[in-house]
Amino acid sequence: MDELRTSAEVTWCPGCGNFAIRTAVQNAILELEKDGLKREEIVITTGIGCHAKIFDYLNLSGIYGLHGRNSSNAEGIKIANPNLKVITFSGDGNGLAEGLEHTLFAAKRNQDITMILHNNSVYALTTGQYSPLTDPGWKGPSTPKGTFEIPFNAMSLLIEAGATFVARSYSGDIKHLTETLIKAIKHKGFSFIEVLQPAVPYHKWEEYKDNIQYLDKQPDSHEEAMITAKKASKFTTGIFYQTERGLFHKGLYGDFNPIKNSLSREKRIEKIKELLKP
Ligand SMILES: Cc1ncc(C[n+]2csc(CCOP(=O)(O)OP(=O)(O)O)c2C)c(N)n1
Ligand code: SF4
Ligand SMILES: [Mg+2]
Repeated sequence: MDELRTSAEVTWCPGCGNFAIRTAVQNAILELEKDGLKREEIVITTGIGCHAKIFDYLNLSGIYGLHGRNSSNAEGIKIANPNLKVITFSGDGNGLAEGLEHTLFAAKRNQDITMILHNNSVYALTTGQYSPLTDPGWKGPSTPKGTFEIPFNAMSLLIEAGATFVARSYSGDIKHLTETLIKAIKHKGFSFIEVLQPAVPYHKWEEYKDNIQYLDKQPDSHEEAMITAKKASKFTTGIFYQTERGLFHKGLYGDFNPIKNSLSREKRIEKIKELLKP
């Protein structure tokens, strides 16, 4: 068996777009390992949802956490040990509804982590409630007359929040997805990839296949990226924005690593006593 997979029974529906995301993640890790990434330095986190089951199917360390708290767990891990490569998996409901503030603040802080958002435009695990990325008019069990809210545009939202790598890819194009994941994981700073991921009880692959487009050119500036993200169709894939700016853990500690360079117990007590001196 592929050593990046576990022997856990896979309970995703046949035809689910999550299979391709798992394959692309594995491809990306195998490729990055050729460049020196060590598997024991990779940590993953998830929230709760169909997407989050990837935690059980990938043979990697991490935290299978609470719904919407995948980014905060990822941030905590990165701050505790900045040497780690932290990848966090989210659903459109998990990361843009209940976990929205955690997603936006991780981006604002430019935490050096990668967030993969499995966008199936629905709360799939809980059987079809509309999500922050559901199109107006979509009829589901909780919205039999159709939704009437305007969905978020995840690309412009994350660019505006401060993410320094923002891209969209598609689980029907494993090559594009793998390449995008490699770039995102290599990127220093908060990288966000929205992956269009059909959930077959709710959407047909044809809805995606027939509409996928690729960005002609990666925007050069923040302004151009925002205009492009706002104008593009929700099926446009590519890197919408990439830039460099200070990383959260560097601002916090410089090159210090609280785990690798931790003080002895005695030294810590000494320091606390100093701090508590009247
Ligand atoms: C704290 C908390 N709130 C809500 C839930 C219920 N819940 C579980 S999964 C889910 C929605 C999942 O949707 P999404 O994040 O889009 O993931 P998908 O199943 O579509 O992959 C909700 C609301 C929960 N388990 N825990
Ligand atoms: S309900 Fe949708 S997201 Fe969940 S396993 Fe089935 S196809 Fe995949
Ligand atoms: Mg979803």
